[in-house]
Amino acid sequence: MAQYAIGDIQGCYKPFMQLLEVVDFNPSRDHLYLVGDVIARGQDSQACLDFLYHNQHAVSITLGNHDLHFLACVALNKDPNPKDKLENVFVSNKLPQYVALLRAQPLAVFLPEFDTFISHAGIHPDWSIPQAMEYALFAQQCYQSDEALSYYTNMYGPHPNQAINRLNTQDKFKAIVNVFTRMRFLDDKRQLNLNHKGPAHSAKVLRPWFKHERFNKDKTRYIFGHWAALEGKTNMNNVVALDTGCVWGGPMTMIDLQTSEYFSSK
Ligand SMILES: [Mn+2]
Repeated sequence: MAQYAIGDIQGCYKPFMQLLEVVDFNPSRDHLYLVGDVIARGQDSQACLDFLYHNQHAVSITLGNHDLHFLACVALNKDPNPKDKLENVFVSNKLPQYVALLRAQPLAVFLPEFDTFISHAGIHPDWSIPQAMEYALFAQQCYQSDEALSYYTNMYGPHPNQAINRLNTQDKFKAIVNVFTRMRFLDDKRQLNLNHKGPAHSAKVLRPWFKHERFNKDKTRYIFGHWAALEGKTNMNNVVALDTGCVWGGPMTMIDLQTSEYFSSK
């Protein structure tokens, strides 16, 4: 059994299939961890969703901002952004199964056998692994609850600048979603800055979340996507950036969790 993590697929079905061919992926034997943003922006989101639906026993997805936005649009009866090229998904009679597939997924995964934490955007430097898993589960229970609609409505924008356990339920959900799906830079008060998207050294007072002391000492491996401008580089052995911008013309990147061997499409 081999286990792999793959960066943001974003509806890029062909490179995704190419990667699976390179390692001779076998869904009856192997497992895929997708770091989220499996749909939107690329040409073939529906083909990706069909593949993931039919192979869901062999796939775990840590949801990204695009995946959650899709769930929110369906729940709130909003049209998709034309940039996301999701029109065919929204009119498909398989829409309920796509929603069920994504809604069943977590925001974070921890694999003790590989001492590896996976989420779409990363982990807040002040959150331990057990805390992060507790927060991810809290948020998952929100979007899986009958009140999901109210959480989706309040999901967008910055959260209040307060300790997470002092926030009300709605804002706690927003804070957790922001960290796991939208975070890139933190300011000097370790608050998220959700506006800056450039390369790691492009901001003066802001630091990438993984450039905090905790990650230098930490033996745990952190795998994330979301930040194409990093071009797969963090300059840290234990922090693995897998979004190499496939949807923007770059390769799609995969790592074998056992051997740490990398594979690229194209
Ligand atoms: Mn993203």
